[in-house]
Amino acid sequence: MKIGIVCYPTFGGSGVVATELGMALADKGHEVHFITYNQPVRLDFLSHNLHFHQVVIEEYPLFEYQPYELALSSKMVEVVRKHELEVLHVHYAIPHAYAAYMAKQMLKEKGLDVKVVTTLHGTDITLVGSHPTYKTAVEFSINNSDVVTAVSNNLKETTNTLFNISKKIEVIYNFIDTDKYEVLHNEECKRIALAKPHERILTHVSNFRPVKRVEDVVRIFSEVHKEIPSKLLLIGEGPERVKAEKLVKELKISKDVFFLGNSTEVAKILCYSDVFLLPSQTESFGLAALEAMAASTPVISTNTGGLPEVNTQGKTGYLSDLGDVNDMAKNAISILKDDATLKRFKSNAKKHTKQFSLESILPVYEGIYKSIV
Ligand code: GMT
Repeated sequence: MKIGIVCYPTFGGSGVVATELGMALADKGHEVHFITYNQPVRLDFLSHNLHFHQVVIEEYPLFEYQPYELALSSKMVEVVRKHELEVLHVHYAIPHAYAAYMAKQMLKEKGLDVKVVTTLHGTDITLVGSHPTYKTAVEFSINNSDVVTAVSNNLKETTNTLFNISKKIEVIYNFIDTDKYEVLHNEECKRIALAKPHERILTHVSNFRPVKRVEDVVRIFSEVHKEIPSKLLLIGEGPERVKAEKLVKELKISKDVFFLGNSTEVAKILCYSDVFLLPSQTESFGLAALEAMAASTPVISTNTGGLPEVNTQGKTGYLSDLGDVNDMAKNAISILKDDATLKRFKSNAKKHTKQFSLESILPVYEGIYKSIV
């Protein structure tokens, strides 16, 4: 099939899911065209059936805000016509679903019927989409997509609660290429560079937005560190980094906390982690938690949003109420306190990810495309 994928090209979860999906579809022989403003960060190669079309904005002094949706929908029309695309799969409703609706109407006038699949990822519904500024347009573009998917049951329910949705929303979980982690695990994990053999490594990966509560990550670590020799690795960049760095200094744990910035080597870093911290205000799914588990790293998280659909209490990690830093620290200590317990949680975490494997989720997306074309 010929599929256009529209996404944010950044390190955010929706962009990662879109990119991994596109690359896997191309691997299976589909022709995939990414349409976005930069080459997606995880799209590390292009080939005869994997293409990237850049959306370029013409700056004009009159515009205080550049009309990205206009440029995007025009680009979608151009790419659909030139490459005879059958499906536009847009990830993250704002503004992609709206731009896709406009492209579909423009193509209709030219006698072409492209199908639109919209995947809701989380904050496009929970934090941004339901805001009165966007709500009407988001609701309209969801209801006018040919198929709508959400990444967890919780996100589906939330969408139906916050909006007046006439479409059936299909739940398709985030997925993981388990083979990629298998290969890594068989390689030697060089944790020696970061921690001494008796030290535990705790890790957090995010875009450091307020919703991730990075200061809670630091506070949890600080409590764990009092009882267990350990290091904290923070991967990612974002608005909360400065606050987190300040807190690290205040708590006098600077020598054991490392801010590593954005990385395309997350899987390698996770491979030598012992516990993953995700104390988010909300997560529609928590792809970062799934990636951690695939690398045999148990997860300490909140119990918000779709996290209970990914992290299993007392098996793959623990879930606590939002902001309960002490409970999260206590749970992390209980996993890290002895080698046998840690080994059990690590093995459980890895086993659990089998149900979210690329092999099982990819055919579901393919089935959806086939059913509408
Ligand atoms: O988590 C973020 O801030 C990034 C965001 C995105 O849309 O790029 O991630 C969302 O989509 C991911 C992929 O479906 C989910 O795994 C994340 O849970 C979700 N983030 C939130 O709901 C906060």
